[in-house]
Amino acid sequence: MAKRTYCTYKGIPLPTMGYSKESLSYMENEFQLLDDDVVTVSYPKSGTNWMLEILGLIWHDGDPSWVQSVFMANRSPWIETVDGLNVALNYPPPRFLTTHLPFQFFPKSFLHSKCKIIYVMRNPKDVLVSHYHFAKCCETLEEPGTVEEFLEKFLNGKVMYGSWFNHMKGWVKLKERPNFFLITYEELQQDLRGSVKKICHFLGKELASHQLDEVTKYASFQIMKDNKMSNYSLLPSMDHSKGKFMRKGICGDWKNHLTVAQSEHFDHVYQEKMQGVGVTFPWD
Ligand code: PPS
Repeated sequence: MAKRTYCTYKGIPLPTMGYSKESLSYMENEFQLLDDDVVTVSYPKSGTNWMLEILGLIWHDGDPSWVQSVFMANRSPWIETVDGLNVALNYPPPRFLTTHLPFQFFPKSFLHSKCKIIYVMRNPKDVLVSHYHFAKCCETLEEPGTVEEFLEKFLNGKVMYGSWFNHMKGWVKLKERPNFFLITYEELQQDLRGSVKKICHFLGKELASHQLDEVTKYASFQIMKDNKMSNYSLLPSMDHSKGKFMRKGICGDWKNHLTVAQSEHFDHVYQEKMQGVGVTFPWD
């Protein structure tokens, strides 16, 4: 099978490479979440790896040695991938885990677990743009086509991990739970140090002022961009001449990509699909 195609798992498009139905089914039905697990959950391109870098730094009191010596996917494995599940199964607790999966495929053991969930969200127009560029250089993702074509696929959930709207609706339902913490890429951008403090509070981990400064410093775009363990420059499935994982790292880049008509079309669909969600986001 060609690499740049998707398979579907219960209706959700997923890359063909790196995933298997058996592994997904095991993860969903048998994988045991532990009370001291910290799980970062996000729709792709929402700032997942930024959060993982922040968590790794918080856990080591601002000391960058761990995040600069251990590859991201081994620090915080994606449990829906075959390799990630293996890493997770051999990970000594406390574990940092990651997933892009919609809530309905999250391990069923969650219902009996006190594991902490950090749900990272981002303006879906910026998610779209980031995904569009990533799909151009990541050789396990479907070719995105033109921006116009990709916009339609995105709004119809015909991209990896399915619809942004369904993902968000499934997860934000948990927002009143004490073990669920929702944070946006935009909040991280606006006040990284303040956001780190909030994350520490959620984790029940106190950092001294100089340690908060270190986390903020090492989680900055510039420093993370140079960290080979986090910037995916070593990833063989990416054509690095076509683009970088650490691309721009800004809010509002959609304005440089969508025409006024495309943005208005997006807004129209957004308003329709967001009816009854009852949460206001920084981009609303
Ligand atoms: S993935 O492939 O789904 O796991 O990607 P994800 O990590 O969710 O999102 C990638 C985007 O996050 C940006 N990024 C950052 N922005 C600001 N500061 C830091 N430290 C940072 N780290 C990653 C990354 O550049 C991608 O966004 P774009 O808009 O493409 O630059």
